[in-house]
Amino acid sequence: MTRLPIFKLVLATLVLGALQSVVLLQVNWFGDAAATATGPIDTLMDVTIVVSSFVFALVCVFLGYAVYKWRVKPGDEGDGLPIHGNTKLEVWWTLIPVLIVVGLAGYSWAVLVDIEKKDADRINVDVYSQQFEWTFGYPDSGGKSSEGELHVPVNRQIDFKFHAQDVIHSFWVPEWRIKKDNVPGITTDAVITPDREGTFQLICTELCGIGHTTMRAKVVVESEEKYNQWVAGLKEKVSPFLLTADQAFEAQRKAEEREKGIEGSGVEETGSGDHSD
Ligand SMILES: [Cu+2]
Repeated sequence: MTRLPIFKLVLATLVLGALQSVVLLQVNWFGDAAATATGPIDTLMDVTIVVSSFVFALVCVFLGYAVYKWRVKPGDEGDGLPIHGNTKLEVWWTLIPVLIVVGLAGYSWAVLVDIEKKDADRINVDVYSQQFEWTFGYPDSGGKSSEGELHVPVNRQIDFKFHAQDVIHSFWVPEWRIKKDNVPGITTDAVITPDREGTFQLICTELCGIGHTTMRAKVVVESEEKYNQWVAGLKEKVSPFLLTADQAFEAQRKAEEREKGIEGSGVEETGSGDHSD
């Protein structure tokens, strides 16, 4: 059996892996950043790119070497060698990928736990998605609502609750990185702390029908003062048609309490039914 030129192959792998990492890390994959979670998320992406680059280089180098070294020579009509596997090699090529995958999964988990920590003074915002528009509810400000335009204060954690009305939609503001599916029948959530003022675009990122590509909304991140003024100026309340069963029940309960003059005596005051943790 031919001995492999291990040193040269490993060196080629390291050089190719390093080159590929350098090239790929130059690309600004996600664009501008405007939320606190973007740092840990982008670093996670960079680490994944580097690890993947070396794995890809390893496969390319060894595959390329094998294809070249043991290619069919002109006139060679014979069968290849009768090879019956190699237990030691198989153990290694199973063990190493398992370690890499478990390592990256553990790292991702740690990042997720970190970016999903909830602040005590967070602001609640309800997001109602339907073909093909977005409506937003501000339960902390008397259940006001806005259509097609979301406002949030800068440097405050927003606790988004997503309510899909018809099919699955997905909430994505690229500058905030975090993406969350809106699923009919259940309430999903995400906490996001925008850390830069400006106007951004909310994009539906789950193919939801013929008008999917137009399902966007304007997102305005502004000072808390401006935000409070804007919400106070809203006229509309969240339409009862948009409320989930839990929210509708909660609204009904509150209305009845108000009628009987026993407001606030029931379940804890949470703004709307879905906001109790
Ligand atoms: Cu969509």
